Amino acid sequence: MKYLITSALPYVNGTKHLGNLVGSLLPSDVYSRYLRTKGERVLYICATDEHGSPTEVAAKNEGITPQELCDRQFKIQQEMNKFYNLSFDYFGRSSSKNNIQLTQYIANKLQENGFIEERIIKQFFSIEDNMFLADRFIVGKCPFCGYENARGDQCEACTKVLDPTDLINPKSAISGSSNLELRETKHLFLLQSKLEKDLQKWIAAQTTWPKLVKSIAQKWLKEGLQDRCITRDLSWGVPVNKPGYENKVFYVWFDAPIAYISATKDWVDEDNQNRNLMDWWGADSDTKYVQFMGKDNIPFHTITFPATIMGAGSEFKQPDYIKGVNWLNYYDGKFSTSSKRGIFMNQAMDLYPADYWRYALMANIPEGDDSNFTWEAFAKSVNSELADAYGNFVQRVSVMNKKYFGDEIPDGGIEAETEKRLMVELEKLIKEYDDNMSALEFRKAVQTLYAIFSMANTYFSEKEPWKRAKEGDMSDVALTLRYSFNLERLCAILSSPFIPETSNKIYNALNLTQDLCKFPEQDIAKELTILKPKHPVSQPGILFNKILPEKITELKAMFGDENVKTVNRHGKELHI
Ligand code: B3M
Ligand code: ZN
Repeated sequence: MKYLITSALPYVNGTKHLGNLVGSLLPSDVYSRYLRTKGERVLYICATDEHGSPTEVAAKNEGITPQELCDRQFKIQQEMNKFYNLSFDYFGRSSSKNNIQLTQYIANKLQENGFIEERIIKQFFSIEDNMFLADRFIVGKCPFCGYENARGDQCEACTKVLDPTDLINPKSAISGSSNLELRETKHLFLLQSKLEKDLQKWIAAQTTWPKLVKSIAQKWLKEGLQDRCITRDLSWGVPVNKPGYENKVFYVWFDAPIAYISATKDWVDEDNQNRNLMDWWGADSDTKYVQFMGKDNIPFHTITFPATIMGAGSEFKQPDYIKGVNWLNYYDGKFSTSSKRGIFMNQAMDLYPADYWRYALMANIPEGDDSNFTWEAFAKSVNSELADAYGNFVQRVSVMNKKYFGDEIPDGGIEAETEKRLMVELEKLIKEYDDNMSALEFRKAVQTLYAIFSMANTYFSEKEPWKRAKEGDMSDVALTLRYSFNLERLCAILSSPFIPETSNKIYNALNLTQDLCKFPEQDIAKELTILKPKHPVSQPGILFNKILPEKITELKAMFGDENVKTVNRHGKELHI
C-alpha cells in the first residue's frame, strides 16, 4: 500500500493567513512527513488554484493580465512553501496544460455519459464593466435584514443565502455601477441529481471519515442535490471545448480539484521512465488517498468532485479519508486584512522561524471545534514546550558532555531502576503518539510529544549528573549522557513532522545517517542504545529563543487589538 496526499489548493489571489496554513497545508505536510519516517511510500501533491473571476478582477485592477498575476503569485506561494518547509513531491498550477487537457477530457466523458445538460439562465450583465458578473460581485441591500452591502451569493450580516436578483438596488462591486441588465446566457450543468443514489451509497460506506466531514456531506445530500452550473462567462479559466462556448470557461470549482490529478501528471512527466499516473490515481490502485481541507471546502470534496469522477466513469480514485479542519480565529474574531487583524503567512515569516509556527499552530489546530490564535498561547507553546522542555534538555546534555567527555558519546555505567522506568514510560508514550498520528489526531499527538520532551528533561534532572560528577561517579554521568543522546535522537525523529528544521540540526549534531532517522521500532531497549560509545557528536547550539512578555504586548499592538470585534455571531466579519 502507498499513500497519496493532497492539500486543498491555495487561491493565488489574496494573501493567506495562518488559518489557511493550519487548515490544510500544514496538517497534510505533517502527516506526509510522519508517514515517511515510518518508511511508507508517499506522494504529496498540491498546486495553486488560479482560475475564477476574483483573479480576473484583481488583475484588471492592477492593470496586468491574469496570467501575469498568477505567475507572480505562484512564485510568492512557492517562497512561502519553502519557508514553512512544506515537503510537496510536486507543487503545480491549476492553469497548467495538463489541467486544461484533463478538465476537458473529464467534461467530455461526463457529456458522453449523459451527465451534462445545456441550460439557458438569466444573469446580470454590467454594461460599465462589459461583463457578466459572478454572484459575489453584485452587491445591494439585503431584503431580509436591510444590510446595505450584502453580496449576491450570501448576506454577510444575516447569513441568508441569496440570489443576486433578491438584492434591493443591485450594483456592480467592481465599478459600483448600477447599470445592470438581466441577460440570457447558456451554460453547462452537471446533473448531480442523477448521481444522488450513487453518492448516497458511497458516503454511507465511509465509516472511518471524521464526524465533521460526514455530517457536512450528509447535510448536503439531505437537502437534495441540485444540478450545478459548471461554466462561466469569463475569459480566464479552462476553455470549454464546445461550439458556442468560445467566450466561456469552466467554473473554477470544476477544474480546481481536477488539478490534484493533473499536478500528479506534471510530476509523472518530470520523469516518465519510472512514474505512472494510474499507479497512483487508478480507481483500483493500491493507493490510500487522504485529502486535507478547511471545512468550507468539504461539500466540494464530498459531493461535487466525487460526482464528477463518478459521472466521468469512475476511472480515478476517490478519497479514502478526508481530514476537515474548522476555523482558526484570531482572539475570537475572524482574521481580516481590511481591519488589520490577525497574522498572514508572509508576515509570520519575518517574525519567527518556521518551526515555531508549525509547532504552535499544530498544537492548537481546530480539530474538534473552532479554535483561537492568541499570542499568549503561541508564546506558551514556544517557551514552555519547545524552549523549556526540549531545547533546555538538548542544551544541558550537549554542554555537559562537552565539558567532561569532549566530542564523543561516553562509555561506562550500568542501567539501573531509572533507565528501566524510562523505557517503560517511553514505550507507552511512543505507542500513544503513533496511535494519535495514524488517526490524524494532531492536537493529541502534540500533547504526547510534549510529554516525551518533558520525560527526557525529567530523566536528566532526576539523574543529577552534575552532582555525580562532583562526587566522582563518572560512569553514571556517562550512562546518563549516553541515554540522553539516545533520547535526543528519538525526540528529533518523533518531532520531525512538526519541527523538521530543528530535527535536522539534531541529526547533524548527532551525526546521524538516514537509516538512523527512522521511526522507532517496538524494541525500546534497542532504540535507546543505538548511539554507542565513541559515536562523534557536536553542539547543535541554542534551538529556541523565548518570547518575552513585552514582546507579546508589542505583537498584540502590531496585529490588532483583541477587544475590537467586527464580527457577527457566526464569526463572519462585517465591513461596517
Ligand atoms: N482554493 C479554496 C480555498 O483555498 C480553494 C480550494 C480548492 S481545492 C480543490 O479555501
Ligand atoms: Zn441580511
